[in-house]
Amino acid sequence: MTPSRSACGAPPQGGAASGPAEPDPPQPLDCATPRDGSLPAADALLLAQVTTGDAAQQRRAIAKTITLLESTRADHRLRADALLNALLPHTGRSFRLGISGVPGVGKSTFIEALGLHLIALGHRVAVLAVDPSSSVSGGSILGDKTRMEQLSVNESAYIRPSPSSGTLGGVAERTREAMLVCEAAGYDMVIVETVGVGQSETAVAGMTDMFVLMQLPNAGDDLQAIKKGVMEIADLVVINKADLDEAAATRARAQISSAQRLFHGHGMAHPAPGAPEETPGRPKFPPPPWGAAGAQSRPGGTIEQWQPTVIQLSALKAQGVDTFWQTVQRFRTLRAAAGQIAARRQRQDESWMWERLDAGLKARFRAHPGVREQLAPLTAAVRAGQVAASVAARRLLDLLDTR
Ligand SMILES: Nc1nc2c(ncn2[C@@H]2O[C@H](COP(=O)(O)OP(=O)(O)O)[C@@H](O)[C@H]2O)c(=O)[nH]1
Ligand SMILES: [Mg+2]
Repeated sequence: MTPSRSACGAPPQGGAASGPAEPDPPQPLDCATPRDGSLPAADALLLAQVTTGDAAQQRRAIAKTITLLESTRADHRLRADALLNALLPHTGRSFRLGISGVPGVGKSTFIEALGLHLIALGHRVAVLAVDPSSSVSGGSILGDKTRMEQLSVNESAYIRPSPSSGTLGGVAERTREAMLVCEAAGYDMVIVETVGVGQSETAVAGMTDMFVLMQLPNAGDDLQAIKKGVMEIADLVVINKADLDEAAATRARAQISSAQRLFHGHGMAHPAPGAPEETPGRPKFPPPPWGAAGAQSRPGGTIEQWQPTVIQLSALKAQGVDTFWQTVQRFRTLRAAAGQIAARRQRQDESWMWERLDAGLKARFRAHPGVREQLAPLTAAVRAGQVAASVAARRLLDLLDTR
């Protein structure tokens, strides 16, 4: 165990001290977190194998741990929670990169090229996916390991398809937990892939340090087609398939760059992805990373800060992958120096806790016997105009106080 942890085992996420002031000073709490010692023997072994096992042991232990974390059985969940907390001190040392884009844009091809590039530089790469479509259709549009033929057999890579059932919140949460397992196993680069369906992009931006949006070369011709919200949360836009039409890619790059300046150019205080804006009683979060708080002082008083950027490349020909990686490193250096990576993770952790609380409360509400009895008739009465919606809601909520 790392001594600098709080009693709850929260990771210190190095560098927070130099970041912008946090709304809530951390309160060390004694929340009786199960420690390694209190894990059942089988899970203590799993923990040891994940963190220090040889390659083959580690791979098996990661898969077993993730399976345990994904189980819905109550006894498994108890074990999984204890294991997750025991893993926590070993997490947080990777860089978390989110990559999104429509099917066919070239995500898998790019992740294969990038992954191999990073492994050649000595990194270990985990690839996870958030695919909300798989829970609806039963088929996955992301989980195509076949497109990552070389990466999927590489010793230094771990690839896991999207959890295939549950709500987006549940799928995202399990991916988030799988990410922690991979980090504990020493993967220092975690790539989370998603597709532009529903809120999955927001969910992935809310669990990563940097969010990348992939576009096709003709994207600039129809900026309307690009969801504004996604463009706003993208730290980097990549125009792929530049080999097909170099001129179109360059045009798209210019158009998206100017659109980005419009989105970001007014110094507006966007909360970072995942910030729980609506949590009552909390002060506003610091300005966005690309706002003034993203500033890094340089000698001579000039200021350098990350500006959302557009680059073009060809994943198929592995052209521009090194430029991409340099851009990511520049982002990481600027953000880390200003303490913003740690700050973003803290906001994300808090936001996820609230997201899970909301989901859990709703589930408990629906499971309450009184609510189960009265929900349908009260809903019907609201629809018929016999009871005001707010009155029905209050009555249903009051049922929670009864047994
Ligand atoms: N010409 C060209 N084709 C590409 C490029 N990147 C991917 N592709 C092709 O586009 C198709 C979809 O790629 P894929 O990686 O599966 O896209 P994904 O659905 O976003 O994961 C495949 O046939 C790839 O070979 C590229 O840079 N240039
Ligand atoms: Mg794919």
